[in-house]
Amino acid sequence: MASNLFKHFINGQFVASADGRDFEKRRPTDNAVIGRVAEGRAPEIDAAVTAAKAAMKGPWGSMTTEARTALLYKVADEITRRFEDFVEAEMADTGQPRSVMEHAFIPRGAANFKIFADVVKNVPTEAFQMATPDGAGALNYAIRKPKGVIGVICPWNAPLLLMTWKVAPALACGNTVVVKPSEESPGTATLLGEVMNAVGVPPGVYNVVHGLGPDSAGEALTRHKDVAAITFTGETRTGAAIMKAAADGIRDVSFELGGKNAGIVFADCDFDAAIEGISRSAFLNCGQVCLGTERVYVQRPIFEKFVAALKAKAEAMTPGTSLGPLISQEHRSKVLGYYKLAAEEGATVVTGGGVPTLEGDLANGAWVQPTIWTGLPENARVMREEIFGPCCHITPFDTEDEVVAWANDTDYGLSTTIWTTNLSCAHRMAAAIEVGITWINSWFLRDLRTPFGGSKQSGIGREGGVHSLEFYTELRNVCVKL
Ligand code: NAD
Ligand code: 6OD
Repeated sequence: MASNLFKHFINGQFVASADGRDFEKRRPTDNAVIGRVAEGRAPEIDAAVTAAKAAMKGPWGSMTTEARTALLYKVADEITRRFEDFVEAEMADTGQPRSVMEHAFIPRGAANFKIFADVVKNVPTEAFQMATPDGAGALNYAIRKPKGVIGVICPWNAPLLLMTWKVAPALACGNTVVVKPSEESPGTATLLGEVMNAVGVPPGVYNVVHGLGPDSAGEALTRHKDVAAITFTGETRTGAAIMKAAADGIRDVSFELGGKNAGIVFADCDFDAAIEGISRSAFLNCGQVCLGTERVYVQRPIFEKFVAALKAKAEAMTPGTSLGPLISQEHRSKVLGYYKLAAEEGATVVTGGGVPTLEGDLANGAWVQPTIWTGLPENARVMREEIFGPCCHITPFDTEDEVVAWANDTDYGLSTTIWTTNLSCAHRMAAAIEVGITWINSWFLRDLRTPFGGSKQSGIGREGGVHSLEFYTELRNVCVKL
């Protein structure tokens, strides 16, 4: 059993919990214990928030934008220098294949710091000249101020990418942060503490308190009176609990929540590209991507061919190389519960539906088969609830109106992916589907300057580029009588 303890990072120091409390972290690939995680509660959160508040009043608060953003560039460069450490840490936590870490999730961790440093340096604020009765006039101009200590609560599915997507703009705007990583993924948030110290980010600017959600570090962070605003990525029902806590003290929230995203494939699509795109969107990260497609709608003339081709893709995936495990045994029970429910609700199982047979230590991991269903009605629970596993249901459709109605018949509104060579149709669909993010002939293609976020119960607010500034700064107007 590993003796590694993932400690909190408070005021530039790695510390255990005051009462010595901790919990174990298991590796999803084989269920081995890879370390223990300090469990913070109200005292650790209070220490972290106090340090973050002091840093706002200290060197961080008085640093110029140029100096601050130069430090964030160094953070990005140090992540890149320690690339392999980050890859290993995230692979140990999530069990996902090295290729996903190397080509997507870890480079994005570094890129997030650079993009927001650039945005903050270059974004202008508005100015208005106004007439006054004495004829001299007045000038209004806006200035942006950091909000203060930001509480950052993160999920486990792309830990570094999703955490830095919040930490980088928060720091670029001059705030300080207290991060509560997911209990399932303590690794890269802890490593980032080492990076912050190495490049000279002042103590207290970036703090990490590990722990659980309710009655633990997560809830304590959302209830701390000196936390000015809370940014959260995770399940919709957790968002509802956090929103209630944020109501005390009237704190602002930014939420990236769950999805039940529709992928729509028209008969005139580039068939091979559509199969590749839908396969990635259903199975990447073992289906644990909020933007992933769990409902696929395929136009009737190519329905049978599409189902057969996606089945072949799913069956070609190899656990341990092209397909990782789920995050935990607990999450596997949830996903397998939906696999059982799909059969009970009358689905035809095209492929999968169970657990793959694996040898040796891997036999203990949180593996499931990539799974495809057909034949379910739109009101089945499997069609309405987010499963967050490597699975999708495929439904044939005939007309645009029909598929738009089905795609929108959900409480969620995060993303959609549309496959067609008819651009007029693509633009009509993009306008009609009620989501924050539409991809046409692509999926998860990210320009970090664009607005990112969900409609309906998939989120509140938009992050990305200048949009992040709406949450991480307060815009003040100055009116000068001339
Ligand atoms: P989760 O809501 O269970 O946990 C997320 C974080 O919240 C964890 O750190 C957890 O400890 C903490 N938490 C739980 N209860 C809390 C409480 N009462 N108060 C404060 N903190 C609390 O989510 P998860 O299982 O870690 O992540 C998967 C979910 O995240 C899926 O629903 C997925 O769609 C969603 N997600 C959304 C996006 C997006 O951009 N919209 C991105 C990634 C993941
Ligand atoms: O790419 C991003 O910025 C982002 N927030 C991705 C979210 C992935 C969800 O699992």
